[in-house]
Amino acid sequence: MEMTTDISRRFAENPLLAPKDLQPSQAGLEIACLLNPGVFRYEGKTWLIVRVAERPPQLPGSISFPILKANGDIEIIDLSTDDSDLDLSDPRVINYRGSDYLTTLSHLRLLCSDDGVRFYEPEGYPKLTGEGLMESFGIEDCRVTQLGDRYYLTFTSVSPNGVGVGLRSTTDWQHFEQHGMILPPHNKDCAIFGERINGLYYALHRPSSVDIGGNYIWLAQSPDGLHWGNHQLIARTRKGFWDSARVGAGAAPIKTEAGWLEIYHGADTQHRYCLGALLLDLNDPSMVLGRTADPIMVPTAPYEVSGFFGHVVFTNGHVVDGDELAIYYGAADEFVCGARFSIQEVLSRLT
Ligand code: MAN
Repeated sequence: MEMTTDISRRFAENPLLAPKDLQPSQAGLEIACLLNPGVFRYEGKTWLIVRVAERPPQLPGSISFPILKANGDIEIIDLSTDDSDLDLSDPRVINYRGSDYLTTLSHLRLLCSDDGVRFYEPEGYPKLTGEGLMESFGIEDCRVTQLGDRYYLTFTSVSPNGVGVGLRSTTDWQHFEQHGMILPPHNKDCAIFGERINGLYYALHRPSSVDIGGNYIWLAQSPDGLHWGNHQLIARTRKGFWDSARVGAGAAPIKTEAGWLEIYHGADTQHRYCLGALLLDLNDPSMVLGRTADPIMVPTAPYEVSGFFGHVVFTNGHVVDGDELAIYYGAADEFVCGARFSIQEVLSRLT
């Protein structure tokens, strides 16, 4: 039934990028997943800032994964899979003696393209890696927003201390300013709006509440783009729907005549990730004007259904050209893909 609600037109070239297409960041590691790219335009090209998730080759009888030490070096942790204190039920996370670890360590890498389809790694641009005690398990899922000539990068900072939102900014993609953690754990899926509204900066974000509450999309305001407050809840999960377990913002919302159009992801209790849309008032984005009842994109292609973590389509970057929205998305937590939507058609699905 839901398949017919999928209004995306997937790129014929999908998957655009697979782990084998890039070189690992250092000897002893291999790339397990390429996923969830932020997207921006710079110097006439389309750029992806892609999440590269790495780990050592896995040997039978043990599980090994990298973490970052305080000096930036990588340490490999090895655990025997016979250990009854080890929980490996989720391919993405490990629980060992009450502590959580990630099975892979992610950094962010820049790729660019003239046609938006064939991407290559240009020379002379740094990799972005975790820095300091709040990023020892890596940085992930970067959203990029351009305000004036400065690009703002919001991403997930992971460490044993929790999962929060980090911010760095740049004007030239060579030098980066560190702004630290702007939203403390547990929080991720943060996207800053591409323009100020009545003098204030706005961002969507996704705190998670362990007891009362849930995994909902919130809106925050800021006088300077660095300090965020006046948090307001704008979208909850919906029981019995495709987005019943968690929802989170994609990239910065798209400005349309009808309002701010946000493509978001929703997961159900089976961890199937689909995409939907929200419409927010242009002048007061805390007012939700519409939401799609059905998903606008459902994992159905082979590269979306099976991979590192199957049944996932997840976007946090796009390019808009008139009515055409080209999203870039992570498929099955392993591949980078593209799909196009008509913005008018997405708007027509809102209820
Ligand atoms: C979830 C998944 C993982 C991710 C962690 C930390 O478990 O999205 O891919 O690494 O959260 O953000």
